[in-house]
Amino acid sequence: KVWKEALRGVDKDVPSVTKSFVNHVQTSLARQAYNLDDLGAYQAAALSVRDNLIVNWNETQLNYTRKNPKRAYYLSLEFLMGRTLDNALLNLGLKEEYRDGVKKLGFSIEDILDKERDAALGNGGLGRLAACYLDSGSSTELPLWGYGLRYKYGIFQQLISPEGNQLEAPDPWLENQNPWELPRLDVTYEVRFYGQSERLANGRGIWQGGQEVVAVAYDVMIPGYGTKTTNNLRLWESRPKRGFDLNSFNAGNYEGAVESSNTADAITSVLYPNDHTSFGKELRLKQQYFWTAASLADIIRRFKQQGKPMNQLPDYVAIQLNDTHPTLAIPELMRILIDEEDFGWDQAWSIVTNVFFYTNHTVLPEALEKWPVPLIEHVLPRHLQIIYDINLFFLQAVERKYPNDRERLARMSLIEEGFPKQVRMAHLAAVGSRKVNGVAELHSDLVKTTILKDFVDFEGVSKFSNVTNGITPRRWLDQCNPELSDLITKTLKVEKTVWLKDLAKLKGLIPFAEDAAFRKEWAAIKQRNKERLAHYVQTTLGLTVRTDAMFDVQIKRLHEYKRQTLNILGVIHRYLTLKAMTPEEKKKVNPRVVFFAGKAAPAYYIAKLTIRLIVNVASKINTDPDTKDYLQLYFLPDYSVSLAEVLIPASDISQHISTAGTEASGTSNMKFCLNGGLLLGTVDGANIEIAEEVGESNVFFFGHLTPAVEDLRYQHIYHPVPLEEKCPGLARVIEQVAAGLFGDAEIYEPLLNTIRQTDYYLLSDDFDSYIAALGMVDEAYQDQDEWVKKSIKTTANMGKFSSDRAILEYAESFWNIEPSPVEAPK
Ligand code: 26Y
Repeated sequence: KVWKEALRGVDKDVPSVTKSFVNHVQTSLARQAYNLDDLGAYQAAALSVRDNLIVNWNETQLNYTRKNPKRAYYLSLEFLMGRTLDNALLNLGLKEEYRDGVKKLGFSIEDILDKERDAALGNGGLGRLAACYLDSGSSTELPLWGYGLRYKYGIFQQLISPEGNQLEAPDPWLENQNPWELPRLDVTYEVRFYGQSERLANGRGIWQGGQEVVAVAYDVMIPGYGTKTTNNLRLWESRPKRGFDLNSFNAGNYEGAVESSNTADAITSVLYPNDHTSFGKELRLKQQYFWTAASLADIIRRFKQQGKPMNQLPDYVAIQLNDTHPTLAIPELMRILIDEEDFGWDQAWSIVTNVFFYTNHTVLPEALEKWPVPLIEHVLPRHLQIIYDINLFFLQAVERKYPNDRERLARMSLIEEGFPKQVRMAHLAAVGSRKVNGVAELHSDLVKTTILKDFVDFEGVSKFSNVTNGITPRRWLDQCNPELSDLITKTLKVEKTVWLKDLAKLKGLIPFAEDAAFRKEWAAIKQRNKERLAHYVQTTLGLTVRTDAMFDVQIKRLHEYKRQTLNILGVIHRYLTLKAMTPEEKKKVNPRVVFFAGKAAPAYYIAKLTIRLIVNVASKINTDPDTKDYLQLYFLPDYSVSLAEVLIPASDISQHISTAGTEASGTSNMKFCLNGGLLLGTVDGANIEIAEEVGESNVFFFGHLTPAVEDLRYQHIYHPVPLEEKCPGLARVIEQVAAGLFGDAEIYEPLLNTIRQTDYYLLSDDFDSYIAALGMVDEAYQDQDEWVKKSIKTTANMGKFSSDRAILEYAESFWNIEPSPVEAPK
């Protein structure tokens, strides 16, 4: 019934599809259908699918306007959407019709889908999570909008030089036009920077002068799976308010005249490519304010259209802050309420603290945002005053509860003393929000016991909670692994439209783990997915991957805490072991192919060295006749959502090996396990909850636990033990690298020194148990029957990790919003 409603008004037959396709070729593209390349066919298909999305989008917005439900807004500086066409076809239920339709016209749907460029407006996990949440919001019919920035350039394209250096090239993703966005040239707001702020006696402020730029809305339609609901992702583009400044021009200052136009455009020109290291750059601060100011203005305008007084804002609006990046929304809403809406401080603060919700995504100190006070004062003088006022009232309250506790006040202050003073955005976000959450059980506990401990003591623990991350099974199972999805549907005897929205249904697969015929089908699909990946590597890199081996995959941003270095040193260890084996011994070895992919922040020197080491180890071992039949290694350049969709279904084992307590959650771990890949990991983030669901016997855990980490680090500094003594296996591997076995001996010294010296991420503590765990993986893989059983049971028990579950937790326990299905007009 739901699907019938979802398809109302959609022409779900092949003739309509071809008609609309040809129509777009001739009119929108002004081309001829008989003389069209795949790119043109992609554009025509996209435009024709888009027609359906627009109809649904319009009905959805009309439905909200009529019913006026409380709405939630997801503010994120990153939305890592990937490709849209395939997902839109799936969610609209039009995949088969388009497959047949374009075939009739002489095209292959796969080739067409492959022409789309990824929308890569994000760095990694945080941005992809936002994309999964939008999919789930629409699929569960929640009134949920996203707000972000329309970067002209997304995450850089990664090139790998022959020596193994990462080179960055721009990502001009909008070059071929983007059929998935609707420019809203009429939806604009002016945003001010710099200038002067004057405080009046009544507490209000007047902020004027400075620079004004214009925010223009671009809307991206977010279809739900099998629902009419098509929510909106609104992305802002910055434009100069005036093309050029006439005064400067008349004064003969040509450069000054065009400058204002340059700086306005600059705000949304590029996504900052660093995650986990905050640099305090002025342009980044301007991005954050530009986006939060435009989004709040838009939210408030929509609220006001209902004719309700502003004090009812929290009854109609919930705003989720995706990390601290949008925290300026808190002082901005205070500014609007006090300076423009005439509220007194207390009433304004009570509105603010009932509207915002803050998700923390990391406890790593270098990733916690701090903004220099002088910079905020310069760019946002009125906001600095408000932040100081918030701090004053907050610290007064702390002082009342804990009299004469100066140290506590210093720890909790929104302002960190120093030169310069800095605003601690996590403190501001925590103080200004109704709820604070982490993204997996362990991480949420760490938030409560480390970075925000004082705040838990002061405000009570009920404000702090957990929402374990999730992933959308539509993209991360049905789309990326269609054969497995079909097998599941056939086996469960439940329509996929049902189990893809109720992922706990996968439990029905458990008994089939004992069914030999089913296992055979399951394994054959994995095999074909490996071949698909091998084909990708062959056609893009010209390299031949053997597909009769175990596929071992680690794909994520390069970071010391994620320990790609541990993995590559483990590969070298395996290589040295193989070199020392007799041919007889080698015959017992199961071949392994190790894949890496991931980008390093352009200024992250150690991470780039790790890539270089991986690439050079690969060229050595892939050509060594003694070992190449047993061990192959690939670094696949330019990791992206689309590449993940090929890699994940092909993996037998994937690695999630962060130092315990450092990976807040991880979400690719969920994607691999959902696709029947087993997990090799540390007892960290969501790995723990995955093990709880699928059973510890089906995952490979190793390494020290979180409570031990602090003490181990202390030992490294105060009681260092020479590496040769502490971990001879690791010492031997490092020696070989240092001796130049993979070339460039001196070049790797800084990387090796991170381990030889403080070894902050505990490689020397975990190396032996890591190697032992890899051995257990080998052993388990020898028994293919048992392995496939583990694989099936893993998939079967992953229901918890659907982002539908996660988004409904946010909706129910935080936002207090409900599904608002689109109804047929009477
Ligand atoms: C402040 C700025 C430099 C910054 C920019 C991006 C800081 C952090 C980030 C991105 C963080 C991120 O991606 N965090 C990841 O979020 C995922 C979704 O919750 C988690 O699964 C993952 O463990 C966490 O590292």
